[in-house]
Amino acid sequence: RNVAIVKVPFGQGAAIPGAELGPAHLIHAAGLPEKLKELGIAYQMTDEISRPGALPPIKARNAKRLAEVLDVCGRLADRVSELVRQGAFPLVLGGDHSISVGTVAGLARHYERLGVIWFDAHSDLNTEDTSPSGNLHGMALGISLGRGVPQLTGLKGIIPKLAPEHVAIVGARSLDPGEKAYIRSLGIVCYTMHDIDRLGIVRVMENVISHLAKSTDGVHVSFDIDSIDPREAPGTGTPVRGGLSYREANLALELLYQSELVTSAEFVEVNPRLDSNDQTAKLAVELIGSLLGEQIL
Ligand code: DIR
Ligand code: MN
Ligand code: MN
Ligand code: MN
Repeated sequence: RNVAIVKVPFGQGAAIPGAELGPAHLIHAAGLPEKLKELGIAYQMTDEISRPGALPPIKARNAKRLAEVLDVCGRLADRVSELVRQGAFPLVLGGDHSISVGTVAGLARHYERLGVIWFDAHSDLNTEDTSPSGNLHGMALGISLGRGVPQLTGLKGIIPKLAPEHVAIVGARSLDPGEKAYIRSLGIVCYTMHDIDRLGIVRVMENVISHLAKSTDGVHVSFDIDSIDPREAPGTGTPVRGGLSYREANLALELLYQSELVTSAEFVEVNPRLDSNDQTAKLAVELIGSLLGEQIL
């Protein structure tokens, strides 16, 4: 399986700048290409999907930087779709989590019953009306489920991209009231940190895998690095304590590798400006290794 790396240096879907530096730091400071070589994984590096840095002041309050997010997500969707058509495994490097709208739009062209495993401290299920911040990275999963800003839910014409029964959230511990109500009303599978503490990450992942294996035709892993505890992953814009441990996260991804279900992945919200010694970028590269088959023995 040929891994195709898609660099998306875009951080305007989040409030705090810096996530746009993620791809360069994963590749150059944290050694992603060396990790893939070490694992014997064939890969291609594709052109980055970027935007000019200079920006007009933010006008909107409810969906900030909508035009910029739309532009990046439109181009990312086309890229991801083309890579799937070529038979590659898209590995998208963010960037903030708003870019997942583009990744998922590209995947939805190929997978009618796309599964998504959403590792995150948050659920990213806000709308313009429920969002406390107006930041689009906090609405990304809701948009792919067809709820929210019409220009984004309608991206590339397939609405919705995902069915709620094909989504599993893992690691949640900071949910806004509108998000809780939405999860409950749709019965979205959401393994919170409480569930992980009680059941253990192995049972949680076994449940997620058996839930998605039956009903999906492809599985995308959307990994927000803030799912990990801030002691391990301090370089991220919205850290929340009480997160996944280093081993829980790696083990979850090792189990996903063994499941042979995963057809694409993205790693988002690494913010090198908030990091020290690229600790968080290095962690992300280790996690990518676990997902792609790195084993201890
Ligand atoms: C919050 C924070 N729920 C919001 N969300 C974040 O602004 O919607 N998502 N940080 O990654
Ligand atoms: Mn997120
Ligand atoms: Mn998050
Ligand atoms: Mn985010």
